[in-house]
Amino acid sequence: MQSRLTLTLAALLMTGAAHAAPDACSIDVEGRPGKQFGPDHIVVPSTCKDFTVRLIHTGKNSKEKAGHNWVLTKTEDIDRVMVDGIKAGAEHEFLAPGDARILAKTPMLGGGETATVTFPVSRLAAGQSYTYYCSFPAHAQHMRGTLVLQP
Ligand SMILES: [Cu+2]
Repeated sequence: MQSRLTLTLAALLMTGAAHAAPDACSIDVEGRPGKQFGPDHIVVPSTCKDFTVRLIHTGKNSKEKAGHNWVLTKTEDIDRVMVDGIKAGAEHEFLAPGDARILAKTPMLGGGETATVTFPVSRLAAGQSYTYYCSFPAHAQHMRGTLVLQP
């Protein structure tokens, strides 16, 4: 009985490891009602060449009413990126065109839509704090998460 339980646990652990490995360089992020990202923290493995984020808007509102996107900047850049983005307006999805402080971004999505963005991990530095946010007005202050390169 004891050994069978041990074997079952070992098998479960092995299955988990086998399933986790291919997904290590990508992650699903939900843009949820209530202006929340899930998860709100991402650790990018330093062994990845590229990293992919798939954003899923789990709400029902249109992108004009309550859109979500996923925008990555250094944490210290986010306030200015946000201010310049609001000035750029809806036609630019509230992001200043050509803003080099934007490290990665998805398009603005409406409810039920998904989009992916892939960026080179060489763009990230160890020890640097990054923040991702939704640039939709009134979301940008609250709808945030943090990202780091695995040390
Ligand atoms: Cu949003």
